[in-house]
Amino acid sequence: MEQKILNNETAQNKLIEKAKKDGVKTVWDRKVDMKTPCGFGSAGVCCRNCAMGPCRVSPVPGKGNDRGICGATADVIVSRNFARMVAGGAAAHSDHGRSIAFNLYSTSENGDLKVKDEKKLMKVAKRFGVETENRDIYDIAHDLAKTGLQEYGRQFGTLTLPTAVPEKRKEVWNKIGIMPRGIDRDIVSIMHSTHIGCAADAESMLKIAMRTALGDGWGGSYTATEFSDIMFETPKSIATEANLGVLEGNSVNVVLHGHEPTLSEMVILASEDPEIVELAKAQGADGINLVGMCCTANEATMRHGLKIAGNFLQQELAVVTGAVEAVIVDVQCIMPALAKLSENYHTKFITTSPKARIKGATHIEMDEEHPYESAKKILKEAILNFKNRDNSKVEIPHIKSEAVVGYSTEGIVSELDKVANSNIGALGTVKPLADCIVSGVLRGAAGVVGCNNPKVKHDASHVEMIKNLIANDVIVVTTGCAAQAAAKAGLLTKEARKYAGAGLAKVCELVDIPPVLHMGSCVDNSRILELVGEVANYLKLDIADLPVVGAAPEWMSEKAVSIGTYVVCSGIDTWLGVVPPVTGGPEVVDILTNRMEDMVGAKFYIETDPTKAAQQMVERVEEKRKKLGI
Ligand code: NFS
Ligand code: SF4
Repeated sequence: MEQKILNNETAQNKLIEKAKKDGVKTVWDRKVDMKTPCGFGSAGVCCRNCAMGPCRVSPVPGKGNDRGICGATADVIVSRNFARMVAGGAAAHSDHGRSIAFNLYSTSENGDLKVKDEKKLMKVAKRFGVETENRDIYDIAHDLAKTGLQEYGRQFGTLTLPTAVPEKRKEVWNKIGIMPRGIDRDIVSIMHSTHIGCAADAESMLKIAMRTALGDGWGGSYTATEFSDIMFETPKSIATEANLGVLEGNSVNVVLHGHEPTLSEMVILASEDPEIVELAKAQGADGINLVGMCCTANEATMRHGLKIAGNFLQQELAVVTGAVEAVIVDVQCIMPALAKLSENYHTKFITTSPKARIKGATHIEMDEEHPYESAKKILKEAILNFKNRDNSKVEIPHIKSEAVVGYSTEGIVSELDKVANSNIGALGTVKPLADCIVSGVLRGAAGVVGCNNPKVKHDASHVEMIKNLIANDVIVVTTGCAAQAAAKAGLLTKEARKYAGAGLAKVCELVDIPPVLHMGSCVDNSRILELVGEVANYLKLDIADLPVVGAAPEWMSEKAVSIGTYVVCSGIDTWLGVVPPVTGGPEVVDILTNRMEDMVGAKFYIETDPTKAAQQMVERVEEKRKKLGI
């Protein structure tokens, strides 16, 4: 059982070195191999929307071709490409939401999937107008699932918006014609309008994208969160650990990776099944060690304290440790590289969703009717693989951080209630949070969210930005891979208040919370929307009035483009740390970073330096305070 343990902070680099020694490539090697990215693609001026092309127009006005063969200008091409990114992102989030809605529809008293949070069921049923009086909870759940699903194909009227959307926000959306309609319908609108010979006006194209993104944030993603909470419980604060050091030397290590919570919930349950526990013991393992990767980790850590192995850029490194029996995935952010990589180790790479089959992986489809049995079957594969581990190839970095996670909106409100109990009328509301902001103890709030991107030093921008914000008494809420970067850096601990300014540190001490609150996965950005919407409603303001800012310092996915767009359209200024492929369209750049402010009260800022971005965010927070006279 000779195993090398690395115990310094260069663990990540050592694993990259190990990969080299093992003769395998990682995302960073492929990034180098790719050389300089294509300038046309980077500027967004490449179009292949029809077979007269592909066309690439000059990103520099007055130089080279200024039009595609059909006559499309750079701005037309750039705006269409941007809109298609929004469509891709909104589709991914919302289709995740659709799966969850179907899961809710299949819940039953004796089935694998149950209603665990009746309170949330009632709350959400009420907002959708589903009858709740004297009814069986499963009848309510099934009606709610059907009603939620109808929002996807809605042809008449507009989306059923959560009560958290302030009236003033709705007026803004109606005024400029971006009120979301049906979730699927708005995604289709983008695909139609970006077809050859359709929309050829950057502003109207971007408005179509804005409407679609809002349907993601306040529709598909929002119900994904709500319905997940109903089935798997609304998160409350819970302790966990994060980083590759959560892998264990003599356990069956199983990495749960992907996004939808259903698979991981079933695997967590199955891992406690006596038959499974016995099987692991029989193989000579100490037990089964489930760990999470990417947003699956976020979902399961919020509800069970599942240990977080890492975020997007660490998925390959987990396999490179040589200590992982199986990587089990469902959908999204799964590098296809895992298939080939796993061949070099004993790791089983198991796909479970027909939406994301990957060549070279073992496919064990999750049976929608009997998900628990599927989970057991998958776990058995992992356990039986333990004997194939080659201990001479194992290097587990001995590095992990403690973290407290699980701050749903409801969780934050109830934590604050604990200290606000002298003011009985305030219980169960966002009043204490609003009070802290109005009084200036907290200067404002920032959502730091999004991915990892090998264009940026792994996690460095997240951590640098967050530290700067909390030092300036701006409380940070975080989701996605950003939340995991914060967890690994020890920022999700109560001790992290030592990095916070005096006001924020005081609040953290009183309420006993970290200065950085983990609010979940990327679809759970809906929790952030809900929180800011409720604070705005409480103060009878619009979201755009609040000293609240957002950032995605290391973003890379289309989902992040949709998120950024709906966050800005919700009235929150948003900083991007990676330049989006729009620079070839001067009008598009002007709309996104300037004119959007007139349209929706907020805009995008592009700043690749996280320290400068944080400074600008703090300045913006102070500007908003001044405007409010607080
Ligand atoms: Ni969000 Fe989750 Fe991470 Fe980016 Fe991917 S895991 S849905 S897209 S990479 S934050
Ligand atoms: Fe070229 Fe126009 Fe076809 Fe795009 S749609 S490939 S710009 S001809």
